[in-house]
Amino acid sequence: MSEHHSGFVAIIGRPNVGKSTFMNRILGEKIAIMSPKAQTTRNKINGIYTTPDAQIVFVDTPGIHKPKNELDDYMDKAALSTLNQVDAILFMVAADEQKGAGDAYIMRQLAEVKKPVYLILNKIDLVKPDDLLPLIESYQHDYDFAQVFPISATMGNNVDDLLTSLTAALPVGPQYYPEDQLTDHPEYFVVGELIREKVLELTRDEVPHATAVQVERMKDREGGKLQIEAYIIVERDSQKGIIIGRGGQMMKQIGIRARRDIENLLGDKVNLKLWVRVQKNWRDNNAYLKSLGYNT
Ligand code: GDP
Ligand code: K
Ligand code: MG
Repeated sequence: MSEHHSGFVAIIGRPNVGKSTFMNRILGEKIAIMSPKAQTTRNKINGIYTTPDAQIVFVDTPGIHKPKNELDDYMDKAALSTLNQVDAILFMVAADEQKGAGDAYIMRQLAEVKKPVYLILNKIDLVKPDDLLPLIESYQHDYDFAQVFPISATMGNNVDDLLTSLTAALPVGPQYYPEDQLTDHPEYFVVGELIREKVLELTRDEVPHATAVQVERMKDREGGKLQIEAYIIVERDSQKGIIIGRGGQMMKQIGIRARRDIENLLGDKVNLKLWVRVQKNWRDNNAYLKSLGYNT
């Protein structure tokens, strides 16, 4: 039998290139949240992929982009500090988009990092094979990648090849986590992210990026169900009105959808109680970000 390999792998890339979709595909469960809207993933979530030969701990970083406020600044710092602690980095781009300013920015950051970087061209199901080579060359012009993998996170193309290569590239090492563990994040945080995902799905315009979720309580069985209480935090009264909706209909929908996913995640019946709280400028308040679980 071959030696056991293990290590940490960061996934970076602009928002919406498919990082969370890739994680969810290989973990087979809803851990990192997905959304067509940008900036869905605010904190790093580790997904743990375990086979008899290897254990790969994936870090789903927030997208790196130019800082605009305290939250954005935190996300950039989190992403960069992560990159210096991992064994390999997957730089994911979308095959159906040209190289953009955001990609150039990330590759400039990568120049500082002395770890093997793999170029992952995701969404190849959306492009003609002939269009791939010039795109790959344009990225290789800017950075010396260890390897290049064209994949489709939704269809699965080449994902197994990527995992095999990645496994071989990681150092020989022990299994760090039990084989049935999929994430090392506290369940509170993941539950909060599932609720926030429903807000993103069901609302539009200024609401999504002004939203955070704080899970207050997650215990105590009543009537055979786990009791979960959480606050949806927004910046303005008008946003509170949108989240509650006419006759409370929006809140009801958010609650129904979130409860379904939380029950799947925890494998348990759940009674979910949601409230909305207005907290002005929460995104600029460091202490407040900390209380929500973002390690500023
Ligand atoms: P992230 O911001 O990088 O984590 O991106 P997400 O995983 O949230 O994906 C953004 C959007 O791209 C979602 O609508 C996904 O369904 C879609 N997407 C992700 N991977 C693929 C792929 O391989 N092919 C296609 N066609 N769509 C994809
Ligand atoms: K996204
Ligand atoms: Mg994501």
